[in-house]
Amino acid sequence: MHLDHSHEGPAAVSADAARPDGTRRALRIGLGGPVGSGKTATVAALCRTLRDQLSIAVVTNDIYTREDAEFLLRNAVLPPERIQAVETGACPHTAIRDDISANLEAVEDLEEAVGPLDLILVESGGDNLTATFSKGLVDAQVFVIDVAGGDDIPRKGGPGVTTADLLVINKTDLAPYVGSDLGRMARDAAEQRGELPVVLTSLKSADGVGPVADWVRAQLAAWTA
Ligand SMILES: Nc1nc2c(ncn2[C@@H]2O[C@H](COP(=O)(O)OP(=O)(O)O)[C@@H](O)[C@H]2O)c(=O)[nH]1
Ligand SMILES: [Mg+2]
Repeated sequence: MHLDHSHEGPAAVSADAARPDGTRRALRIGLGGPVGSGKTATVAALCRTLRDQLSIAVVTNDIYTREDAEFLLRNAVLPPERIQAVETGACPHTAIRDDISANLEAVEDLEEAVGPLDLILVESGGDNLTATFSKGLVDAQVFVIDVAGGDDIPRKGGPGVTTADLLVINKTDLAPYVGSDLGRMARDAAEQRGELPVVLTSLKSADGVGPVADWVRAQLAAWTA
């Protein structure tokens, strides 16, 4: 995503929305954010919540391993043929922003192998607050930060926090243990983001991913409208 990213929603991005045969391709949603904030846990929970209604596939990006893909496989959130790992071998943001070819190939392979798909989730390898996706790779993006990373993170800004289509502040269950002020995090995030949505989640509670799943459903409704 670039700083001039439009917030009209994925329906506004229609340049290559069709497959070569004219049918609509899957909506592609990127998940970025610092290492350990809960991106893989969010992807897993989204798959469990949405897989009965939607045809879903996942691309993971790890620097040197297939760790995230293997976690998703071990937990059987989707059949193995719906999960592809990209080993970035370098700064993870390079593979989702600068040279997106390996990721584009992965999403196109998935569409071909198991499509038609409704939704492809692309998880970034995750590094810092500056990692965002190219609009050539995803139609919308989610930035995941967490309460344990410090309650000043929303205030520090950066393109992920300020411009992602959805900001997720995860691990709210840990707030009492790390002394994070959730109200302050929500206020600071709103101040950075204007009208853009922010949700607070705890993936340790039942249907903790609910607000993110609702947002994904709304994006899909706009995409297929
Ligand atoms: N307490 C708590 N732990 C969480 C939550 N979400 C994820 N985790 C844990 O945080 C760790 C990192 O999560 P992961 O999804 O691998 O982070 P990623 O690096 O962003 O993909 C794992 O041990 C998860 O089980 C949450 O809402 N609450
Ligand atoms: Mg991960």
